[in-house]
Amino acid sequence: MKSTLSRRALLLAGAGVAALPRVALAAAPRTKPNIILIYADDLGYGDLGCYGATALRTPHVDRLAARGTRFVNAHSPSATCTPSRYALLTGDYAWRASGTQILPGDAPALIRPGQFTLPHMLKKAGYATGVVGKWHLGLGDGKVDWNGEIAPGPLDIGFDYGYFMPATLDRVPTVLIENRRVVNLVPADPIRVDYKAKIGDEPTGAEHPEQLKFKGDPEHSNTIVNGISRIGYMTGGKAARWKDEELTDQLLGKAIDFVAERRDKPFFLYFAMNEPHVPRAPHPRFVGASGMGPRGDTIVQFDWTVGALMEKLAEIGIADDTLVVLSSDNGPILFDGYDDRAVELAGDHKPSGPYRSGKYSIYEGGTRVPMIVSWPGHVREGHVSEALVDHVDMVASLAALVGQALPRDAAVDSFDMLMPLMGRSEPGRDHVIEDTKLMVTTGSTVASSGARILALRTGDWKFIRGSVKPHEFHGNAIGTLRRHQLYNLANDPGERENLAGKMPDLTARLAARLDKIEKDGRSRP
Ligand code: NG6
Ligand code: CA
Repeated sequence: MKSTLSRRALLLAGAGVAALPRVALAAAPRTKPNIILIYADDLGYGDLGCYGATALRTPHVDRLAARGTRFVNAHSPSATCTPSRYALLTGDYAWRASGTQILPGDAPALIRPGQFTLPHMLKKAGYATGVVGKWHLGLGDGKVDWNGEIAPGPLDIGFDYGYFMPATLDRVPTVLIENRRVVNLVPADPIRVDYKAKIGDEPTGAEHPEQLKFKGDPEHSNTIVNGISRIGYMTGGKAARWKDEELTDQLLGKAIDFVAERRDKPFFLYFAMNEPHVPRAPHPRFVGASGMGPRGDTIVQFDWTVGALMEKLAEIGIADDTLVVLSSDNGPILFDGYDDRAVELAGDHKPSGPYRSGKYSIYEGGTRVPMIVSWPGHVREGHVSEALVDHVDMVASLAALVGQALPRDAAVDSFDMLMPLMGRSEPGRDHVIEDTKLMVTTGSTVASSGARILALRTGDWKFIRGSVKPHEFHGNAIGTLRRHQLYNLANDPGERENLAGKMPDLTARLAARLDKIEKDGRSRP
């Protein structure tokens, strides 16, 4: 408690304050703010108005940015979901652990009970902790019985409350779990899931394309749920299946319940939203809202939902006591398995902004994501920060905020970026590691696991370590060559001119530095 207060005192009275007239001092600040982490799914650097999008309007998120600090050098820990979330919640880069690639919907729990986690740390600091939305970090011990108690899961790694989807919108089982049980499950209609072979006699997208709202590629052509064919096969649980069009409102409702019920003591809500991940099936009130088809419409839905949650905070009187962080688990992608016309309707919109490629890629578009932090009266308002930060820093930074010490062997890549996150210090980290790892699939069967590709960003330089074999995914060259690549992001943000051949010494130095960070098993001092 004492260290929290002194940290807060530092924030409020620190040297920076005088120089930052727009930061108002809160009258009687609560010792520990509520924390809401809004994590979008596949939202790109260029997908928000406040990051330069003109074809899409995102007034609610833009307002959040105007009330806080907007980061232009923030990174998700990886270019796909599971590893980013793993790093966000543990403070360890995912590439240090095995099994940290995109998981199927029936994968075992990746973060094990007893492992140090962000919610666990906040719980120790007196927070009520909850996750609402996308999990995608595995559940159970290997063979999940969807009809019984599902554990280990969020409740076993530090969350007091969970209302979540097991994996992704496009993976079975398409049901919601509240704490340890599937919501609305009728015992007479048990759920079974298989990722290898068809079970039951429900139609699949491959057999019955005429039943689909939009066609899927072969990987997305298994069991049809709600007119959308998914990855993987399921049977049963009919009453428990979500309706894609209603899902976001349902999750918002749970998020609101969570914060409203806990308004009198500090809470941490990890609100893991689905937009604009595939399949994109927004609520009818958003259909056509963007003029960009389903992908744009789900971004409008995301923006509206963020606005509704913020409005609720104001209504229940906790807006000034709540630190909100909004970001995305990886970069954007237009075509990701369903014929939803995202490519065709994007027009001039650039989902990655000025950066190259997007989701799955080791180029900047893969992990350079929008990130906004707001806490009225505390986080600098209307500020654009160039600080280099990574979601892996959330653990150490929030630990500093709430006065928790980190065990030496935990959160090994998490840096205390509290001051930069508050908009009060610019340099941030001196490096980040970017990461991608693909699960290469044929049909619905995992054929082989893709290579792990790492890059080191430091100063103006971006070094991509050459990897074993080149990769393509959905026809997107994700940027791996056998040979090393070196880019100067100051002159060449689009990573077009590989300088590795011209600058062999620097390339070798950065390669050695990356190897060392990997070998050391930690990067936090
Ligand atoms: C991929 C899926 C893709 C998406 C992704 C996970 C195929 C061909 N593609 O394997 O559609 O579900 O996994 O996205 O199966 S993420 O945002 O959760 O990482
Ligand atoms: Ca994602």
